[in-house]
Formats: sequence, structure tokens, C-alpha cells
Amino acid sequence: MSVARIERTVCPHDCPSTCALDVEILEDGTMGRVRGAKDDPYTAGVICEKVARYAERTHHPDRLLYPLKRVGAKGEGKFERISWDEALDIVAEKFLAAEEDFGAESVWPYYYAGTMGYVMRDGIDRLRNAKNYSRQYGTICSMISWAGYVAGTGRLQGVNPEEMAQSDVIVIWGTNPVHTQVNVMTHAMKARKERGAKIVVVDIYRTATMQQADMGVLLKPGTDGALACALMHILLRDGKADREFMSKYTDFSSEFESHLESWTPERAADITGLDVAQIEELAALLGNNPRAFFRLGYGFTRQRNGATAMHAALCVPAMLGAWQYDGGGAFHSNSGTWGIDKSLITGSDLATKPQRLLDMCELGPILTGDQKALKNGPPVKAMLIQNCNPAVVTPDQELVRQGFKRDDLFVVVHEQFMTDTAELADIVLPATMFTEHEDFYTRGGHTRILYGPKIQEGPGETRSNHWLFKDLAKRLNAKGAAFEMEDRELIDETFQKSGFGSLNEVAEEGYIERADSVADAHYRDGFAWDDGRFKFAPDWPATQERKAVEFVCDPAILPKFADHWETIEACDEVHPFRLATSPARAFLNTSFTETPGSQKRHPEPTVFVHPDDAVALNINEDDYVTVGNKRGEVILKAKIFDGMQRGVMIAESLFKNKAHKGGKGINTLIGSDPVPPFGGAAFHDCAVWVKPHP
Ligand SMILES: Nc1nc2c(c(=O)[nH]1)N[C@H]1C(S)=C(S)[C@@H](COP(=O)(O)OP(=O)(O)OC[C@H]3O[C@@H](n4cnc5c(=O)[nH]c(N)nc54)[C@H](O)[C@@H]3O)O[C@H]1N2
Ligand SMILES: Nc1nc2c(c(=O)[nH]1)N[C@H]1C(S)=C(S)[C@@H](COP(=O)(O)OP(=O)(O)OC[C@H]3O[C@@H](n4cnc5c(=O)[nH]c(N)nc54)[C@H](O)[C@@H]3O)O[C@H]1N2
Ligand code: SF4
Ligand SMILES: [Mo]
Repeated sequence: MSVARIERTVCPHDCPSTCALDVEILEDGTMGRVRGAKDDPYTAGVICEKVARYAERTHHPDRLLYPLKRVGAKGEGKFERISWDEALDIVAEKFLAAEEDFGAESVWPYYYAGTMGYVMRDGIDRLRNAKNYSRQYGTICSMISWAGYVAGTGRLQGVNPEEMAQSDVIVIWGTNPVHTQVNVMTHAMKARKERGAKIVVVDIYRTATMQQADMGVLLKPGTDGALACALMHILLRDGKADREFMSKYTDFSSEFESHLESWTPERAADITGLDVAQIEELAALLGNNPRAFFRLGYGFTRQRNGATAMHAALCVPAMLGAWQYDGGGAFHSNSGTWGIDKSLITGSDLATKPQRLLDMCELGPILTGDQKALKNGPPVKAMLIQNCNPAVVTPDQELVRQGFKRDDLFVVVHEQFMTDTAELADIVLPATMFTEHEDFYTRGGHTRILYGPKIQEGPGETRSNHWLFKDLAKRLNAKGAAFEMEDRELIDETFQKSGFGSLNEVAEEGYIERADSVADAHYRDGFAWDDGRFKFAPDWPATQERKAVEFVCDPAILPKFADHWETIEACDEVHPFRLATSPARAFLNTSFTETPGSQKRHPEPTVFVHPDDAVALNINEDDYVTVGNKRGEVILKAKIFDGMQRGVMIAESLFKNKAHKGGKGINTLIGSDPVPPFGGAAFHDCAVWVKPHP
């Protein structure tokens, strides 16, 4: 079929690239090819394979098209079609009853980043606030890394990734951009081609990204702090630390210097499993090329010491004085820089009572009545779930599933597909996709705010999240200006309140540029603390004040200086292996687990096993193995791979739970204990036993 028109929009997924897209709309109104916009400087015409095939997802035969009501037992998957009116009457009745019997806090709207659009993602907070429902502590993705980064710089902001074009060394640390944010590679490769920049990748397995690197640093999970400290030890020892920069721009002290004296490369080699020679080689490369760009990912922070590891890694460019140079410095996320006035969308002024804050990662303990996790408040009796698939993605899955099966819990899931979570619901409502509604998006990995218009009609009786909030607000008697607005109006007002101009103006341009000046991005007038100094000695209480976060530990237990903190889930005789659940290339969390192209790339859940471990365990290629710990057991297919240290296992995730033999998904093994200092889940930090599956 021929192409009727090409529309410019934005990828809505939770990926730092937030690509600008050119979408073909065919004669019959369906979606054709999706391409990366060539005129967008960050996308530069390149997108990932899963979104290039987006038509498979939009026009998937399994898309939810009508509201459904559960008729079988919870989780049995038996539903019947009902009307929207009937569905919403039931939802309203259950929510009002929970509020009446157990108080407003017994209702817990739950969401995450299935769409990153502000209107469709964050609008759920407006309903929450207008009704005084329980709040959600959004820890699942970036809480740990945020904490570690801000502890150093004072602000979640860094050097524009396009500056990689001017770097001499690019250190890709704890992220696998070939899988998770392909545009980092575009810019890194360009720097290599044009100016011979060296690419270093620090990871715990030989990822597709590491395969393209000049130097792969393959360490043991949760040991990045030790590597960072040894690098700093060598820089000081060899006179390669920029003392002038440090004295002007950091809190560098003789006390910190003596702390680093003990961090010899030998000590770090012992902990990281690296060779002393390799640590020396990396330190020399950096010391001789301080125009170094540190692209710090999320992956290495999904450890119980992740915040301190992020902080320690971030200290290396500060000691090098890398920030002074164009193309030098660090970047993790720009989420601290948007300056969007979200108050209309989230109804931040609507709440009339304090609402308890429940940790989304503690969903299992919360639903199974753990009083501490419930903050000693009422049980959760009703939930609206959007943009999230917690029955797979949250830790401590046994508890999560047990909780969702409670007969006295009412759950409504608004979804595009019959996910594992939807299957456990009482009411399932069909949702539109990004091309079928209006929204705007920010770029965690870059500097622009992008507008994404509606370019297609949604199929069947799909409705947008915003439509649902408006309708539910009426039935629940929730009041707030934005419940009366159409999505376009809400975007327009939000842009104007934020000082970005009108929606029509932005739509014309396509984006809003929010890049800080080069000087600000490099902190040339000082870091974002009162004294303008980068902190090698973090002030955690001051870091806490930068965002509405809570300590989950006594701050006194945190290391005083950049350090390796021995808090990861240690191996023992029963659990001799360390498992990480690094993202799969063609899935995005559980999104795309339904599309044929992605399923072809990832036919079933696997685990990489080191050849020597395989021999010791009597496991052969493609054997099924059981991986377990005190939280449960999961069955995976073994792939023998020499790309990690002995004792490390990698299960590229996340699959549907039922894609696993035995029906238990990978997060069965992961703990929900909140990671210090402010919470989050240690998805790649897990001690396990492994044995052949009979
Ligand atoms: N294809 C695909 N893309 C995605 C996603 C996906 O699931 N699939 N998820 C999206 C989301 S929500 C996010 S937040 C981003 C996350 O993207 P990233 O920042 O890339 O973070 P992770 O993917 O969690 O992990 C990155 C790498 O860290 C490694 N790692 C784990 N533990 C350690 C450690 O202790 N030290 C070091 N050095 N490395 C370690 C993992 O092996 C992995 O290769 O990606 C987004 N993009
Ligand atoms: N083991 C392990 N677990 C992990 C991770 C890991 O690396 N390892 N990564 C963690 C991370 S970083 C994150 S961010 C979380 C992410 O976890 P989730 O946010 O749950 O991400 P997805 O699994 O992609 O689920 C998003 C759902 O939103 C739906 N959706 C998309 N757009 C819309 C919309 O407009 N309206 C509605 N109503 N629904 C929509 C999609 O169909 C999809 O089912 O998972 C975490 N879990
Ligand atoms: S998932 Fe990431 S890389 Fe793929 S199109 Fe979306 S923003 Fe770009
Ligand atoms: Mo994430």
C-alpha cells in the first residue's frame, strides 16, 4: 500500500534517546515504516530496530480493544466484554467504597513510564491529589543513580551528549547503549571516526556495546566504586590529577587524599577481578587525555551500593578536571533541567490532606500487609494501574503475585495488551498508543522537549489515559481545572505556564530547546552547591533536600568519601553466583515482548553461564537450569558465554512470566529491600544458586 503522508512525532518509550520519529501513514490510515528524523541533531536518522517495526505493535492482533470484566478466578485470565459505562461504574463504586470503609489512602493509583508523555503519564497524580489517595514513591528506575550523581554535582544535569564529537576518550560506564539508547553509539562512533577518540566500556559482561569498544573493562558486579577509587589513586600518584581545578572547583582535601592512598590498583584488582595492568592502562589513558566524556548509565547503580558507585565514578572526571574542556565532563541524565510547570497536569495544589507515600518497589510487601511498607496505614484495597506492568517488573514477584490474588483487593488495569498484570485485574480497559493521542516528552539523554501529536485514530474502543481521568473524575466527584480540558488545551496551558510559548508555536518548531549554556552544562561558574564545589565527600542530607526523597537508612552508615561500599548481596556457600538482569535488545522492559520481530530475536528467557562454571555445574548449551535463592526459583535456558568473569550470570530480561518454563519471571529472584540512601531496587544485585533443571 502506498504512503499517504509522513508525520513527525516522538518515541514515547522510557529510553533516554527519546527519538524524533518520521512515521509513514498509509492510504488506509495504518502505520507503515517508522524512521528516525534526520534533521534532529541527536536522533540523526537512527532509531532502534524495535521501534522501526512499530506497526507490529500498533496493529497487533492482540491489542486490547474493549473494556473487560473478570469472570474467572483472579489470574485465571477469563474475561468478558462490557461497555465503558458499565466498567467505569464498577470502578467508581469500588473506589468510593474503599474510601468510605478504609479511608482515601486505601486507594493507590500506580503507574510508571510505559509512556513518557507528561499528560498521559503524570495525569494520574491529578486524580490522586484531587481524592487524597496514597502517593507513589517513584523509586523503580532512577532513584539510586540520581542520588549518586546529585551528591557530586548538586544537580541532575551534565554536558550535552553531542559534545562527544569533541572528546578524546568516551567512557561508557554501566550502560549498554546498543541495547538501551542507540544514539549514544551514533555520537561516540562519530567521535572515533572523526578524531580518533578512544571508546572505553565498563560493564559486567561483554555487551554488544563493549564489542565495539577500544577497551572493554569487565569487572565483577557491584565493584565499580573500587575501580573508581583506584583510578583516582593512580591519577594522584602519577601527578595526573588536576590539582588546580580541584582546589578551585571541588572540596578536595588532604583527608580525601589519604583515604585514596589505601586504594591501590592491587586492592581494586582483588575486588573487581580486573588485572592491575588494565587498571593502570585505563588510568594512563585518562590521565593523558583529560578531555574525557563520562557517559554514566543506570545499570551499575542497580546494586545495593549503586548510589555510592555512581558518586565514585563521577569523581573521576572531577579529579581529571575534565569538565573544563569542550567534550569533557560527565552526563547521566538531564532530568534536572526542564523547568516544566506540571502543576495543572498533576493537580499538585488539589490535595486537602497529607497523603501517605508508598514505595512502588515495595509493592509485594505492601499488598501482603507489611505494616512498615504500609507506613502503618490502612491496607491497599483498590488500585488503578497505568503505563506499568508490575506483575513482571517489580522485585519480590512471589509477594507481588500473592498480593494481586487477594480477593479483597480491587484492581483496574488500563493497558494496550493483556499483560501479566492485566491478567490479574478485575477490570481491564483498552488504551491508545502514542500516535493515537496528543502529548509532549522530555529527553533524559538530551536537551530538548518534543511535541508528539495525534496522527492516527485509536482502534476499537481504546481511550487515552487523559480521557479516563476526565471521566473518572466526574464519577468520583474529583475537582480540578485540568479535568475539564482536552489534551491539547492542557499541553498549551502547560507550555504557556512554563514560559515556552503556545502549543501552536511549539508545534510549528516541533521542539523546545532546553540546553543549558555550555558554561552552565560544564559548571564553569561552579557546581550546583552553595560553595560552588563538587563534593568528593557527599553531604547526603543536603542531597536529600534537592528532591522530595526520604532516607531509607541512617545517613551515618554511608561512606564519608567516594568509596567502594561493601553492601551488595554477597555470595555464600549456598549462593555462589551473582546474577544480573540486564536489558534485552529488542524488548523495552516488558514492552515489545508481544511483537513478532522482538520475539524472533529473543525466543525464550536465557542465562549466560561462563564455560568453566558450566563444566563445574555439568551444564551444556541450551540445557534448562534452575536459578534460585531464598525468594524463589526461576527456570532459564543456559547459553555458554565466556564474556563475563567466573561466578557471574546474566539473564537478559524482561520476558512475560509465562514465557518461563514454570511461569515464574526473573524478578522472583530480586529483592525489594530499598537501596540506600533513598530507595530503589537492586535489579542487577542478586546472589543465587544454579543447578541443571531435571
Ligand atoms: N532495549 C532496551 N532498551 C531499554 C530498556 C530495555 O529494557 N531494553 N530499558 C529502558 C529503561 S527503563 C532504562 S532505565 C534504560 C536503562 O539503560 P542503562 O543505563 O543502559 O541501564 P541498564 O540497562 O540497567 O544496565 C546497563 C548495563 O549495566 C550493566 N551492569 C549491571 N551491573 C553492573 C555493575 O555492577 N557494574 C557495571 N559497570 N555495569 C553493570 C548491565 O550488565 C548492563 O549491560 O534503558 C532503556 N532502554
Ligand atoms: N529484573 C529487572 N527488572 C526491572 C528492570 C531491570 O533492568 N531488570 N528495569 C526496571 C526499570 S529501569 C523500569 S523503568 C521498570 C519499567 O517497568 P514498566 O514501566 O512496567 O515498563 P513496561 O514493562 O514496559 O510496561 C509499561 C506498560 O505500559 C503500557 N503502556 C504504554 N503506553 C501506555 C499508555 O499510553 N497508556 C496506558 N494505559 N498504558 C500504556 C505498555 O503496554 C506496557 O505494558 O522496570 C524495572 N524492572
Ligand atoms: S526506544 Fe529509544 S532508541 Fe528506540 S526509537 Fe525509542 S527513543 Fe529511540
Ligand atoms: Mo527505567
